[in-house]
Parts: sequence; C-alpha cells; structure tokens
Amino acid sequence: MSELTALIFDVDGTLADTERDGHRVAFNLAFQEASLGWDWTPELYGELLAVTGGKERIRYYLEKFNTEFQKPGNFDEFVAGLHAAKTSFYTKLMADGAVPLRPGVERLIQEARDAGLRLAIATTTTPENVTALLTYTLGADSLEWFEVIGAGDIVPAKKPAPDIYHYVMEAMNLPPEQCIAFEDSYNGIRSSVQARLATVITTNGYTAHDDFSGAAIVLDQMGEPNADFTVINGEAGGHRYLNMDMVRELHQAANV
Ligand code: XBP
Ligand code: MG
Repeated sequence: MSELTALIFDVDGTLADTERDGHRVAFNLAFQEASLGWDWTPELYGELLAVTGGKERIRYYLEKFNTEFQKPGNFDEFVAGLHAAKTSFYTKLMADGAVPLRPGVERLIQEARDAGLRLAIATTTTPENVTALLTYTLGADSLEWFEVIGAGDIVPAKKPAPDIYHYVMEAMNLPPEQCIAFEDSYNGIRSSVQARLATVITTNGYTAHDDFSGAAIVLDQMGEPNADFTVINGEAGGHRYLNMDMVRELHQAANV
C-alpha cells in the first residue's frame, strides 16, 4: 500500500470556474480589440471546450464554427498574437477578482499543507494565468506552496494526453500510486487516468454531463463544513465535504 504523498490539481474548472467568466471573456476582448466581430457566447464556448489550449481552441473555432473567415497568410503569428492579447486580458480580469476559488479549495489546500503533503499543478492553461489566479485568490506566497507548476506548452501534447501529469510526477520524483489528482472535465480525467492517477472529480456547469469513467469519486463541489457536496457517483464514506481524511480514504480505495 503506497502512502499518499502529493496532491496534483488541475486549474481551470477545478480550482475556479475560470472558463465562462474568465477565459471566454478574455478571448472576446481580444477579438474585439482586433475588430474581428467574433463573439463566443457561453453556449458556443461549451462546444469549444472540446479542445484544450487557447491557441488550439481558436484554430478549432475556425475549422468547425467559422469556416468563412479568410485566414491571413501569417496564420500561426495571427493566432499567437490573438492569444497573447487574450492572456493579457485574462490576467487583468484575475487581478480585478473576476473569478473566486470554488468552495472548499482553499480549505483543502491549507489542510494538505498542514498535514505536510506535497502540492503541484498540472494544467493546460498558460503559466501567467496560473500565477495570476493564485496570486489574486490565495496571495503571492501561494506560488511557493506548489512544488511544481506544470502548465501550457511545456509538454507537446496537452490534455487529454497524460504528458502534463507525467511531467509533474517526474519533476517530483513520485510514482502515480503516491499521488492523487483533482479534475473537473472529460479531457482532464482522460489525462490523469492515462497517467494512472486516482482522480477526484468536481463537476461544473460545462462538465456536469461528461463521462467520468475511472474516477475515484464524482462530486458537484468539494464543499465546506456548512455546505455539503452532492455525490454524483461513488462512495463518500459518510463524509459531507471533502477533507484530507476523505482524500486519504479515496486514495487508499483506488490503490488496493
Ligand atoms: C484548460 C483549458 C485551457 C483554457 C485556456 O483545461 O482548456 O485551454 O481554457 O487557456 P484544463 P490558454 O483545465 O484541463 O487544464 O488560453 O492559456 O491556453
Ligand atoms: Mg479543468
């Protein structure tokens, strides 16, 4: 039986509901600034989330939803420029406090730190976005709480590929049996499960109907002592909010 040593968190949708009110808004601001006339509504954005990564998502939009657009000759540069503008808008939104952490996230992170567990991040988003979210929610010091922040283009294949989890575990010199992952989406759990990680899912508006086969448990949120989670699938062992006791139990059950 391997001992639980590290918690590895996804960011978007897991730590905070950044997609609809953060990333989507920032994309639209970048499109406006470039006078493109594109509008990613909350509904359309739900479909665009099929593809992870902002640059990849812009390309997917043009392939599937806006095929009329005449691509400029320097298309790679065009996408990279738009995406850089989007990142700048996104980090400003975070600085304005546009998106809070989800219920239970800060409490669980503090509990894990108090228990001496190691922490890491495995995300598809751009590193600056992680820095901004953590700084403006948990404070600048929190960046040091995470031993490894695996983000963005650091691996060639983004989620659902397992590469980012492999990268993080290699950097921590830990096998999957000593870790547990926290995810919110189909692409996220495909990535973590392929990396052989026990995975706790907290769903959100965009992912409530995703296929979470292979999850240790599926919850609607981590919850708080005064705000119970709802179990969507799995066994919560009598717990009503996600604390470190429950995380250890889930890890143990997944690694027998
Ligand atoms: C997050 C994403 C990201 C963001 C956009 O997925 O899909 O692409 O939406 O970020 P996950 P960038 O939560 O599975 O990591 O624009 O910085 O790429
Ligand atoms: Mg996510």
